Amino acid sequence: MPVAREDVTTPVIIGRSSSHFTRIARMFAAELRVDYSFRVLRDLLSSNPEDYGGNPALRIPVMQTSRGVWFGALNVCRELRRMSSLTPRVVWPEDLEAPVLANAQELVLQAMSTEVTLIMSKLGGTGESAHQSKMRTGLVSMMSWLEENTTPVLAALPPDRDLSFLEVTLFCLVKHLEFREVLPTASYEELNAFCQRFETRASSQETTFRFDT
Ligand SMILES: N[C@@H](CCC(=O)N[C@@H](CS)C(=O)NCC(=O)O)C(=O)O
Repeated sequence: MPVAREDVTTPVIIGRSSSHFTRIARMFAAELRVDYSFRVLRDLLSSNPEDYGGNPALRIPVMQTSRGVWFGALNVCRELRRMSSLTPRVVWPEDLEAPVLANAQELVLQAMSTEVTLIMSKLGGTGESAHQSKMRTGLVSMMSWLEENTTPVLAALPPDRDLSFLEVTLFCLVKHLEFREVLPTASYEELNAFCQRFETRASSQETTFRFDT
């Protein structure tokens, strides 16, 4: 059944304030100064696509605009960039041509997805399976790789950038691991130093993780 479209003269972002993928979209909206209204997905276990703006994947974030609906953080960020009246230099995943940068982006997104699976399986009430424990091992080793490569990654990004999808996703990942206590993050000195610098941005302060009430 088609999903009813709302009046979307102002874009609507559907998500949760505790979701790292949602925070990526909201940080881009803040950086690009695009106004939006925020619709909280109340039940993360809902199987009704309408709750997710019609996203058949049953995932957030989703953005509804006058042009249509956008599924997933990267699509939302790209559309926000097109909607913005600003013209910042944004570095996108396809611009990451050095292996260290391309691999960092891959591992950040994979770590975020692994984290979602670990959190959702806990929510589903199952104990930790052999596969979940493999995922946790993978997550720890992805974080170690990212910690070891933070300095070369940041050095290899174009110095004239205003914003990069890689840094926003990395920031949201590390802050979310800490927020949801999925892994202890105190030992990640380089990653924490990066986060301390990055969280001085207004876009970070306006989107701090919290549980929606
Ligand atoms: N590919 C999507 C993934 C989004 C995603 O996994 N979002 C999580 C919340 S942070 C979610 O919707 N989880 C619900 C579920 O796993 O059932 C994106 O890049 O936005």
